[in-house]
Amino acid sequence: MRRAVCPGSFDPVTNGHLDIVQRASTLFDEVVVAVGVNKSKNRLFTAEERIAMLEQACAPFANVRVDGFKGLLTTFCQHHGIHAIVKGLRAVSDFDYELQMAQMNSSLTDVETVFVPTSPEYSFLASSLVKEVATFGGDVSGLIPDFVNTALLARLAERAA
Ligand code: COD
Repeated sequence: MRRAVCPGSFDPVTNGHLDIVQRASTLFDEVVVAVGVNKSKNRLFTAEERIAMLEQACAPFANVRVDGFKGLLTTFCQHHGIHAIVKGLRAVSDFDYELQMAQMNSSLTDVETVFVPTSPEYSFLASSLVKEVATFGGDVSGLIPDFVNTALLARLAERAA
């Protein structure tokens, strides 16, 4: 079975992430969306919340499942029999960092990274920008699933209270 992982922070999941997951699901027999739960960064949503949002968003994709992972991505891949990491590329700035990670990951274990170019309509889209725009009252509907937008607005309102 050809199994791949789509890893990320997904804080929160965007339509750009989902576009990559959907396209990966046509290339591999099984795709695991792996939510990084390392505690190093400040997150708006907890790991459990991010996983639940991805489970809902990925429900239409029959061969996609969602999991969380701590520690190294390559360790997760080894434990789950995964030999391919799928990453979306938006711009040259993504490429510099992603190439470095791909080479490090392949030096750690037997895993290839497959780069999928972003769809043009999502090339500017990043979770961090979605959060910033929504924080200052901008409309991000259309960039994230509706139920994620609802959760985002509720979380920002809680934080502002
Ligand atoms: N269009 C296309 N692709 C997109 C878009 C978009 N609009 N937005 C995001 N993506 C893709 C990117 O390829 C990105 O890699 C992926 O989606 C996830 O994006 P984020 O922002 O949710 O997640 P990141 O980049 O913060 O996730 C980083 C990881 C968690 C994958 C990474 O830090 C990791 O592997 N951590 C585990 C520890 C580890 O193994 N470290 C050693 C690395 S060499």
